[in-house]
Amino acid sequence: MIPSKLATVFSFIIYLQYSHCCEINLDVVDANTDVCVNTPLNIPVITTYGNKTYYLEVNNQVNWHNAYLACKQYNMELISIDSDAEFDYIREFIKSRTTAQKFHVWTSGNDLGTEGEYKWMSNGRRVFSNRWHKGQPDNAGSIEDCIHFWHVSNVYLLNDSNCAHNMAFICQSIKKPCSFQ
Ligand SMILES: *[C@@H]1O[C@H](CO)[C@@H](O)[C@H](O)[C@H]1NC(C)=O
Ligand SMILES: *[C@@H]1O[C@H](CO)[C@@H](O)[C@H](O)[C@H]1NC(C)=O
Ligand SMILES: [Ca+2]
Ligand SMILES: [Ca+2]
Repeated sequence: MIPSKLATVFSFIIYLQYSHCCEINLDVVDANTDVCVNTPLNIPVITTYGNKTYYLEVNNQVNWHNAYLACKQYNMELISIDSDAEFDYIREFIKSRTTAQKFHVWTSGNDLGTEGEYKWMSNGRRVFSNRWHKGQPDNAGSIEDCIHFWHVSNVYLLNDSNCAHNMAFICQSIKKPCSFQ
C-alpha cells in the first residue's frame, strides 16, 4: 500500500474512534417549545432588563468559543448589548455579583468574520457603543477579535481581546427564568 493511502486509512480509523468522544449535545433543550430558561444549578446569578433574562457565569472561566457553546447548552445566547443603557445595567449587575479584581466577561461581539467589522454574534447586528476603553478596539498584535467587559482599576468598559483567553461570560434569553414564574 502506498504511504498516502495508508495515511487515509489511519486517519479514518482515528476518526471512527474519536468522532463521538467530545460532542456537546446542543439539542437537550428545544428553543421553540421551552417557555422559560432554567439556569444551571438554579443559582441566582440571573437578572432581567427589558425583555431579556441574563445569566452570569462566575465560577467557570472559558475561552470565547466555549462561552458561546455554554450559553447554547443553557438554551441561551452569549450576550449582545443593544444599547449603552443596557451596557450600564449589566455593568452594575456584574459589580453587584463579584468584587474580584480582573473579572473579565465575554460578550458575543466579535470581528472574526471580517477584521474591523464588529458584530454581535447572537443577533448579527453591528456593534455601536460608547462604552469602549480608551484606544479600543485596537486589534493588538493582530490577534484580538472578541469583545469583553474589561475590568481595570474598578472600571468596566469594552475591549477586544484574544478569543483564546479564559473569562467569565453572560448569557441572555428573551425567555423568562423558570424560577421566577
Ligand atoms: C425586546 O425589546 C426590544 C427593545 O425594547 C425590541 O426591539 C424587541 O423587538 C423585543 N423583542 C421581543 C421578542 O419582544
Ligand atoms: C485588552 O486589549 C489590550 C490591547 O488593546 C490587551 O493588552 C489586554 O490584555 C486586553 N485585556 C484583556 C483582559 O484581555
Ligand atoms: Ca480584530
Ligand atoms: Ca484590545
